[in-house]
Amino acid sequence: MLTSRPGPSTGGTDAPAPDADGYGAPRRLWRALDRNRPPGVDAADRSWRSPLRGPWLTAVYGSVLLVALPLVIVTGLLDYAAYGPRFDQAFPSNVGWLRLPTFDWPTRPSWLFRVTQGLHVTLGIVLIPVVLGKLWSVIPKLFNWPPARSLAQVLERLTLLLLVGGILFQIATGLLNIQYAYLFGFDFYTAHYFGAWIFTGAFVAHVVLKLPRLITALRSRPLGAELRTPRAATRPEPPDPDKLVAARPGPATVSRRGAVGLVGGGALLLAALTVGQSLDGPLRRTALLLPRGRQPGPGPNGFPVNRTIAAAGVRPEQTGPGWRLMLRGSGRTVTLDRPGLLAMAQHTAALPISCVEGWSTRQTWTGVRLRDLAALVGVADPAAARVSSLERAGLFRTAVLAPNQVLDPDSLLALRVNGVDLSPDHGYPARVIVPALPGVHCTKWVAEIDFQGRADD
Ligand SMILES: Nc1nc2c(c(=O)[nH]1)N[C@H]1C(S)=C(S)[C@@H](COP(=O)(O)O)O[C@H]1N2
Ligand SMILES: [Mo]
Repeated sequence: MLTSRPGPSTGGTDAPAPDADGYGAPRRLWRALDRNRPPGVDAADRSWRSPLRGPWLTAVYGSVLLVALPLVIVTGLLDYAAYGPRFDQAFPSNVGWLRLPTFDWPTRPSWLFRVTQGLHVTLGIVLIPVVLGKLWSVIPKLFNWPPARSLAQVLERLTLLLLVGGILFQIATGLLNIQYAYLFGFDFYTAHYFGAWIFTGAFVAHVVLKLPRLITALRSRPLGAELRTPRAATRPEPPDPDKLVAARPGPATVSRRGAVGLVGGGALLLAALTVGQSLDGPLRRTALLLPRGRQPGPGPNGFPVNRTIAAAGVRPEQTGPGWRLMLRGSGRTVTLDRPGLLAMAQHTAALPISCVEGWSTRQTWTGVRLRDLAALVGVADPAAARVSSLERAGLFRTAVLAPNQVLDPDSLLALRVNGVDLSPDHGYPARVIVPALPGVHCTKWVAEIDFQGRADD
């Protein structure tokens, strides 16, 4: 149906009004496309018949994402910053001009990384039904013909491609990563980092383009009234310029309340199956979706293990009585055995281990303060400390700590946990634990710490 609206006066020329038929330049192209409709598009157009689709429902799902996705984006970028990009140990390490301003990741509050990482993974999972609901609500637009009516619309559609492709890619890679399923033939960190920027760019463009429409749509029907409308009284919205409303709507099989409830219920269910991995106590047992979510076994060492001693290739004889800790700094080397470390001043702190794969747990650690170890080799004012493990291969066999992370009074080379010796899987004879430090940098089976003084650089 092509009804021409009277366009603004163009001074008596016979040029058609700019919006006479909804086409921008090059009009001939769009018209030709419209005349040559590929087989099936009209049938596809008619087969989307749900009377629920329309600007209001799309805007309801959209407004949830508008509020929540920025949190996922920001916490994700903060996690990257927490890895200490200035020591070249964030992944991917070379991000070119996408480099973020670096700052020293604080050690306080000690649960900071637990919260940023927990929010990123948990919200990322919980929002999946909302993303799917939103995509369902706009899916007929995929079959619109002609695919665009102006060059501006071509650009808009390209951002949609990056938006939808981007979020599906981020969800897929993120989910596979927290399941430790590296099915993809590329590096997870690189893919997820660059994917994040592509998605974020498209998200910002989409919000700028669609925010006015979202507001109008939300205002078009009061939420409360809509959520009280039963299925029998559910009517399609009036036809909209975006053609979200079906051309020939069928009868409603659920109400809008049902559609919102289904998505909300799915999100709640995922939340219930996920949050347990970031909480201690009985709720932990509800983390059914996550491989390391639940408590592995009883006893003081009964909390998640990310990489076992066997998987790390550390042999039991390396951690026996022959084990030595090598400390280096200001040209000095000091070697200590475990009894020597236990004879030093011991400090106890309750600190979380927070894994980038999403789980976290707070335990009570006892050991020697890192700053006391630095002082042993005469480094009172460290610029950095490189910790190395007995582990020979593996991405996390070494980590660099920043000055605030060495000097915090709760930063420990832990020897014991919850009143007993560390288990082999938790890093016996000694492991690093530092407030708010990402789990990946809490090196287990420590062999050496190299303290760099300020004067050294
Ligand atoms: N040497 C070494 N230390 C390591 C790792 C590793 O692979 N090798 N994994 C790290 C990761 S990713 C996490 S989350 C924590 C988990 O500590 P846990 O296994 O004691 O819970 O250990 C860290 N320490
Ligand atoms: Mo981890």
